[in-house]
Amino acid sequence: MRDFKRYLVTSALPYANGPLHIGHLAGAYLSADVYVRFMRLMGKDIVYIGGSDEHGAAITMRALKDGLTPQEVVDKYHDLFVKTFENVGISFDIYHRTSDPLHHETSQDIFRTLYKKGLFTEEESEQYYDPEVNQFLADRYIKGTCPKCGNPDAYGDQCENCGSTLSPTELINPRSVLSGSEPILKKTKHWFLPLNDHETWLREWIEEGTVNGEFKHYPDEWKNHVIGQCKSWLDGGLQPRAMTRDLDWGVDVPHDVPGHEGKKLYVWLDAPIGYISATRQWAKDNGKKWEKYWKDDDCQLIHFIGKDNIVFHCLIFPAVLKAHGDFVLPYNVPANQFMNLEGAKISTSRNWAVWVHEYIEDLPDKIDELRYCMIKNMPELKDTEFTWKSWQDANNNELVANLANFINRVVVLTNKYYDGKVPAFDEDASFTGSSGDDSEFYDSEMLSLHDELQELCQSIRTFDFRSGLKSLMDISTKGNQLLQYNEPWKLVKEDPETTKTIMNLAIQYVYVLGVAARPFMPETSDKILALLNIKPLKEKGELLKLLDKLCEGETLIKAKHQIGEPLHLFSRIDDSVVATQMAKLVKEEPTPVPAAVATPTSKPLRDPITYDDFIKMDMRVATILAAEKVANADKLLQLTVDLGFEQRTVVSGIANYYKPEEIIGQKVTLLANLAPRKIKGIESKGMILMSENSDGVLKFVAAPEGAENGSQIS
Ligand code: B3M
Ligand code: ZN
Repeated sequence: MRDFKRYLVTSALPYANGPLHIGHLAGAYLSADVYVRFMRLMGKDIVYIGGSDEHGAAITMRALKDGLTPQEVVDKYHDLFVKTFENVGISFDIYHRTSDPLHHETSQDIFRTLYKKGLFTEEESEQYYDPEVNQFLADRYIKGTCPKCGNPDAYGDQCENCGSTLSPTELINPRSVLSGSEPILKKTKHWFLPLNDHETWLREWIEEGTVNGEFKHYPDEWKNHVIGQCKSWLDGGLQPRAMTRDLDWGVDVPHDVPGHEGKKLYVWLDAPIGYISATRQWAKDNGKKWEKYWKDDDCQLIHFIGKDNIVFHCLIFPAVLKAHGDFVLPYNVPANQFMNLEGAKISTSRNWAVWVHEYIEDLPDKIDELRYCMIKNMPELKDTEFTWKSWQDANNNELVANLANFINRVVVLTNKYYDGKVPAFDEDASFTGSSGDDSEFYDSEMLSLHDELQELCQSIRTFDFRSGLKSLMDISTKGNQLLQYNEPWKLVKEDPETTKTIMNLAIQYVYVLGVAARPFMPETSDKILALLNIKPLKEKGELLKLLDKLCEGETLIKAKHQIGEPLHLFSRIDDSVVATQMAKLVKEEPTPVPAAVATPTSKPLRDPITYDDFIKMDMRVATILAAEKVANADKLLQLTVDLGFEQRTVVSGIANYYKPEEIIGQKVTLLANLAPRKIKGIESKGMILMSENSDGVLKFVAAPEGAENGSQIS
């Protein structure tokens, strides 16, 4: 971790084409918000940028469906986003929008610079065109059958069923979404960014963290899955990518560029530039210089995104920034994975989602409860799941039983014994410490509080927000233990002096919790501090000050300070609340079925094959004898399998689902006559059959009980 003079944090700009669900929050917003609030508390110069992504087919498709103009669509959702983010406490320094003229100007400037530097290639290509409505068709305007899985409703850029990235010409039986007719291929000219020319430096930058040998970041601070995705794109070879489109909604190609007529910037070119436009607007509004954040090497740029946006933020946008020159590159892109909901993937089209604005409407006084539960389950390294039951449990068993319980006891006892005045401590008094050790003293307890707080800070700095939140609760647990071991309610009679020291210490704990809760649960922080009769934090270096004081052995809340009256921080959530929310999910989902039984994402059948096709496959029972991870490949395991008549090596993409040590001796089924293939330099002979759950988890197809190695399956 290096300290920088300035920090610029961005959250992905959500498409203004539908409301936000909890998956959005878990992906790019809560994580960034925790980080930014923390950095402000540490006194850093940090700017947090957000905004709505208002261009692209995502918007025009929605307009078409809803009978609105694109402008009406983006206005509607932009307004909703502003309110929603505010209500869940996402503390942007500016929330901008890409339809703003300043953004059009900024992205046109960048396009023009690249154009003038000769960094685009102009290429004529054939693209689908709808002759009935006289319009070129954006990828999303073409539907057809997926060549990979047979889904009849795959889009021109992606199949939502199997997740494959597609190009429109790969679709079988393509049709226009606008008229239903078969599109024709027509020539059109576009400007391309030759990403292939950027491959070498991008690889150095991603893998070594340097550009031409100059330090940019520490690659081992990046998440493995982010680097892994980038490497697999780089390994596959980068292709030139069109930076313009034939559309009538978006940022115009600058009018001084010959041939601009009817062309707009590709939305994935203009959207990340939205971060720059927003910074410009913020700087204007606050009398600052935006260049200090984008063009000065002493600024750390961090993009918070979901995993589906990795390639754009780690390869394409950096290529644009570098091609342009002057700009800093992202220092880290701590992308999150996905959050699933009640056993299935969140799906907007199937309405399988918890909509954030509805949550706010239904449970307006439970915002921090949502933040807590989402951060606790944040999909930092792998996909996770939100369930209403886990939300209830987190509230009842942790927020109520631990945090609120501790703080409430301290406030009640202080009011009862000392009329709400913080008692003085005696540094020579010894008592049972918060970890259960006898003969602890005030100073040693304060030092251990300092260490725990440092741990919390370190977790947040390294984007491990789940551990940070756990540290917060550990501090609360320690506070509870301090009370539990010493029982001040009994001790007050026998040894009132020592009781004072313990209660003084407990009040210091409450203050630390009030400050440390701020990044995760800002309202709760205000409430805790109000209980201590202390003003809400301004997020201006308060945590740094607190750490310094603890380091110096200074008390945080001085003796005689008058605290406030008791008040409930959290209350229990009844089963009926959970039932209401579950019913809502079920009512609005026409075929709501638990993932285990049914198939919210079950795949359509592939095209039929003949018996002759089938009989060509030779499937055998085999036993795994050895398994190890394949170097530089997160997903792969190298297996040695016994077929009875021979042993062989198979490389299998199962490392996310099985640990090597747990599958030794496992009987599996093997497609044994698949032509050998080299995978990561290892010759793999055959393929192990797997079945995929609706949540994407792979499991071995079990071999029949008692089957011998080598026996044929037919
Ligand atoms: N709007 C995609 C998305 O919402 C896109 C992100 C833009 S970030 C510059 O997932
Ligand atoms: Zn597919």
